[in-house]
Amino acid sequence: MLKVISPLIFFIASISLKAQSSAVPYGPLPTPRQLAWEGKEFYLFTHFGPNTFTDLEWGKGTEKEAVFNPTHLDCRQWCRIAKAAGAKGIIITAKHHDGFCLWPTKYSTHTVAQSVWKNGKGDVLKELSDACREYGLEFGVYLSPWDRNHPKYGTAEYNEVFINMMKEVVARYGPLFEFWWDGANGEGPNGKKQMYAWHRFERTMRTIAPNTPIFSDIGPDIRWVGNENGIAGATNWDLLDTAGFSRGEGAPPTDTLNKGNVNGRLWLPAECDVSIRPGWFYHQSEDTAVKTPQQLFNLYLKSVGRGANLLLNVPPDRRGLFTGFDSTALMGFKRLRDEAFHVNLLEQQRATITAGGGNVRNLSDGNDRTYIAFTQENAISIHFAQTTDLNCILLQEPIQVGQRIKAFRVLITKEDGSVFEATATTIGHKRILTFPIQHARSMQIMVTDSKAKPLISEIGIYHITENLIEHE
Ligand code: FUL
Ligand code: CA
Repeated sequence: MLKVISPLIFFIASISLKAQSSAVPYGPLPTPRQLAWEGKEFYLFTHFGPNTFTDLEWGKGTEKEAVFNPTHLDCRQWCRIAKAAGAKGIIITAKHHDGFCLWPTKYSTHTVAQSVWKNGKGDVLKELSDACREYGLEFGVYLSPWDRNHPKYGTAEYNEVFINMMKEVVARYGPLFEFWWDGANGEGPNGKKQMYAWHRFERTMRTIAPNTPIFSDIGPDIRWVGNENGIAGATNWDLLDTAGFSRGEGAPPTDTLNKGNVNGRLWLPAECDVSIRPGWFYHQSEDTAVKTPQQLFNLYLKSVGRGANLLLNVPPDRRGLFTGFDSTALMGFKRLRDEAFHVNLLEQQRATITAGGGNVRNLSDGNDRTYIAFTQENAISIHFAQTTDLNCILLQEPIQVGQRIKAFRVLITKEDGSVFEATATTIGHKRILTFPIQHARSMQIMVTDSKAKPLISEIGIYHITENLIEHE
């Protein structure tokens, strides 16, 4: 939504801002567990298991354990690449729908221990969790409730199996920065569907891992974004109403998951899961279909830039390594982010921020907890020392005191005195807005609708490569 408007608009935009160190919290708030998670922004997902070797996406659960046999597994290589890509952690499919466990669990006989890999002595979760610690990455686990192999699936006893597996994984490989419950669900080996003991699963996790946020369609801590394309709603509330909904088929409509609920009663931020390839598991035929750095950057704008986190899947191949195709794309993606956001023009161009005596340093101190409160004019004004080319603005709200802003606009006064306007809705943890390049003398950020006194914690202004700006 871009349009050029008259310079007259500036008459209504006299500026005054007040620094405020402690606004009164408004509405549902994130728990410390959720707040720590929101700052992670970008981390990897990795799908690995029998499907890697059978070329399937959904294994049947009848695969022989012997099919799992990576020739050169090296989780340190995954971590080296993840770290260099700027990812904060890795979440691995400890057990996918086929039921095969990548760790030697006591609660199944369909695991690495029954495979020929390392003579049944291998443990992928151990290798990856150790490597993550070595490289300063966080470690997370995906554990599919749906299990097409386990003989107890479809009976009440399976709930005990699932609980015991969670306990084992947390005790052996924790702490975990995220725990993932997939919503996909179908028949078990006996054709039955499982009645999951979700409340017990939740209570178990809260007891054994109180700091680990849990993902599922409807949380309790992190919600699914409603698609597997990596795209959050252009309007994205960290709030959701879950009453009457369940996981899987009973989940809220995908459109609701995508945008959240403006007046939702629970704090439930979105995570965008997407694969770097068409499939979640490795298929050689998809080596040439790895997303380009530009495509990944675009997804970054549509996920992190819309206040969600980006969970990007990179599947190891049959050797047990990330391929050169994937790592090249990841390095290109990192370079594009570095180039785009390296220079904050607010500082480099010696911009003056008019803030009516407020502490404007809060707006660019790199700390998304420190902020400034608008006064009733609801505008921040920025004057550049010299005309500045820009096409991107990054805004953050201090969400520890609630998500408030419903709509805002950015007015840019150009060298010739005309004004360019860009409008958007929510901000939340982070909003990145791009637009065609403007030769700016000054700019204003005006909040046009807010649930409570609007607050801003960080502003970044950038000139990014022209072909990276978002096209609607
Ligand atoms: C889905 C699963 O069915 C896919 O195989 C994949 O794991 C994806 C992340 O979630 O629900
Ligand atoms: Ca700040």
